Amino acid sequence: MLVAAGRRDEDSGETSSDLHSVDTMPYPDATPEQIGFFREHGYLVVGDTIPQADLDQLEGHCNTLIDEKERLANDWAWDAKESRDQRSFRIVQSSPALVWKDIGEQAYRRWLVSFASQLMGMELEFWYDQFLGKPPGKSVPTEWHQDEGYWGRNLADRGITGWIPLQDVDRVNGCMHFIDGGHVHGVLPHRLVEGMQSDLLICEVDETRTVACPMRRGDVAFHHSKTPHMSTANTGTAWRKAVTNHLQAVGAGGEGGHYPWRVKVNQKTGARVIPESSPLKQADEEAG
Ligand SMILES: O=C(O)CCC(=O)C(=O)O
Repeated sequence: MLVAAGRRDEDSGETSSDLHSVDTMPYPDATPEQIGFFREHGYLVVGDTIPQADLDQLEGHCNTLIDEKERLANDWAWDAKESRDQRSFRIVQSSPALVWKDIGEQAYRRWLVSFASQLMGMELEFWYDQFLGKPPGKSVPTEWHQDEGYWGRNLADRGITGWIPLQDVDRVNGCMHFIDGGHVHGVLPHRLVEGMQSDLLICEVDETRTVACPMRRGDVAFHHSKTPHMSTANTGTAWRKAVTNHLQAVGAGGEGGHYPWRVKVNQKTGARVIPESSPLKQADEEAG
């Protein structure tokens, strides 16, 4: 496994000299090298780009989501053995937009749109964000998946994600891992993760192409909507907090054309729903 450039992995001590993470000024434009790297590899880490004060503000709102998780969050790794009221929140999944009404006007959000548009070579718009918090002591990996595996064919090659860690991350506390160049090999078959009551998906990847991306607070990692990625469980002693930001081509219309493995779980009621555009739903309707 490779470790991302310029970042030491605290677990293994490995570093790599590949170009894909360059320390920059806050909120820069993408350089031709960064655009070239992203298009070839399907991911890019931009070093030292969000000012600490902006992250402090974002983190404050995310702490509210943790404090009020029973009301404001899902457990993305809801254990099938637990009732709804007993969810242990191994991955807290929510949205800072729920508790920060001016979030859309923040500098980091405007920058994500302009930088990601340069990487993808198309005009993008902000779609939605998620807070993903992994508690110390009881978290699990976010298994290998492609975002298009969740979103469906409607966003084929028209989506990108910007992942913002709110503390330094490495393999001990749950950094991102990408499959190098995996965005050009189509959408892999996914399935629901065994033992979960939530909608968490998993796919099989060629793990020899894995790049682990330890990052510092202030860095941002981008990945193409077809790039397979995962994050390790948090085996550290503090929360691993990250905000992941999903962007789409202007006017793309969000998710749709879902794959047959996609199920949505309403964690308020526990109901499991097959999306309208799933072939399973359509087959059901034809049969009945
Ligand atoms: O933060 C994580 O654990 C995973 C994030 C992720 O899968 C994503 O940003 O698409």
